[in-house]
Amino acid sequence: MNNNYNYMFKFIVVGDAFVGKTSLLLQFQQKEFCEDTQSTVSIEFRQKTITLNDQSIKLQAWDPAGFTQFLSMEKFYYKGAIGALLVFDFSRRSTFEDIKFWLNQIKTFACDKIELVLVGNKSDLSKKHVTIQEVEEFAKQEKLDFYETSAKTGKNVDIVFESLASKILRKIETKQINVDDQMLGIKVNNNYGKMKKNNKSPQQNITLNGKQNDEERNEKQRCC
Ligand SMILES: Nc1nc2c(ncn2[C@@H]2O[C@H](COP(=O)(O)OP(=O)(O)O)[C@@H](O)[C@H]2O)c(=O)[nH]1
Ligand SMILES: [Mg+2]
Repeated sequence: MNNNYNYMFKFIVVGDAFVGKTSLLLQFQQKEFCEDTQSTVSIEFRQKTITLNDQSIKLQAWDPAGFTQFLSMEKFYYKGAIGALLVFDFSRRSTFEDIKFWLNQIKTFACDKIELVLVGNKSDLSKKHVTIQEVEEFAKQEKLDFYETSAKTGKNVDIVFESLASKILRKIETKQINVDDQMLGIKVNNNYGKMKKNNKSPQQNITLNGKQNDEERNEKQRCC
């Protein structure tokens, strides 16, 4: 098991089916895009270690099925997540309207410390049925950060994950989040600093600047 991290954060990705949740995770973790991803039939997760403020942070992002028949698993899914991506698809208006539903799910089932980011995906498509102006108004109203992404071109994908992780790290460092609370979706690896000191060639084990190591890359098979 790869323990080369100072912190592990559990993220969840929510939004209607086919908005690009799996594709965003695939682009983030493996820099890949598939035109015909099979719809996710059960929850799975993808992991990647990034470096922020000299801290090695393992992001474990859970990818749900967007179908209602799996909503019975919602408590399990939302439990213990410290970050969430709320994803809609710019080319399908109903997916933006449904963000209110997903926000409500988070308010009902997730912990109150959860950090959220609103993600408008498929920005590469020319036919948009949601305007930036209305999204920005909604984001302001709900106090959400908003990013326009494309899982296809990779636009803003890393930034979404990194900004969410960075907000959480800042809250840990300023003691607004108590990492000892085991329900928060944060794991602290106190041995990592010691391990680095004792290891003569630590670079072999450390993931730098968002590049994942082989173990993480191999955790999921390639999609295409
Ligand atoms: N053009 C474009 N297509 C995308 C993008 N993200 C996902 N897709 C496509 O949208 C479909 C659904 O994506 P998927 O990741 O499976 O959605 P999920 O159900 O939310 O996990 C697939 O055919 C993807 O190839 C994007 O940013 N741009
Ligand atoms: Mg999926």
